[in-house]
Amino acid sequence: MKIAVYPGSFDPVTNGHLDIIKRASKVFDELIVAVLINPSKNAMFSVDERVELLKIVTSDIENVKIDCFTGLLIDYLDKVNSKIIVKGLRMISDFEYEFQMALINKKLNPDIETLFFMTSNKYGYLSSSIVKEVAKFGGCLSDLVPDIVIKRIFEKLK
Ligand code: COD
Repeated sequence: MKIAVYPGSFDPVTNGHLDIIKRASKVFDELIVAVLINPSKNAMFSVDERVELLKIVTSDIENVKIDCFTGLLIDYLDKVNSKIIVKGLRMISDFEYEFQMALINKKLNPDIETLFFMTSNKYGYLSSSIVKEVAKFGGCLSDLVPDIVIKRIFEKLK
């Protein structure tokens, strides 16, 4: 059984993330979307809230599981019996960071492979940070995040 892990902050999940999740779920038997527990990061949503939103927006995809992890990603992969990391790539700046991450993860565990999905054209500009910035100034979020996420963001900003 091919189990892949798609790790990230997902603060909050965007349509760009969801696009990667849908496409990767067709490639692997099981896709675990894993939210990093990172207390030092100034997040809009708690880990529990991010996990809940991910569960809601992926509820129709049978082979997707949502989880969270702390510490090194390679240790989490070991725990869930996976050797594949899924990442999304938007632009050159993503590449530099993701290249470094893929190499350090490979150094820490040579059995691990990082597989990259190119962003879909329409989501090339999209990130959780951009979504939060647009929301802060009252901009329109449709097409950027699922409706339930729009609702939760504006509840937070009230
Ligand atoms: N289109 C395509 N891909 C996208 C889009 C989009 N519009 N938006 C985001 N993505 C991709 C990102 O490139 C990334 O691959 C993934 O989706 C998640 O994105 P984010 O922004 O939610 O999450 P990140 O990049 O902050 O997540 C970083 C990790 C949690 C993966 C990383 O910090 C990590 O692995 N930490 C654990 C500690 C560790 O093991 N570090 C490495 C060794 S030191």
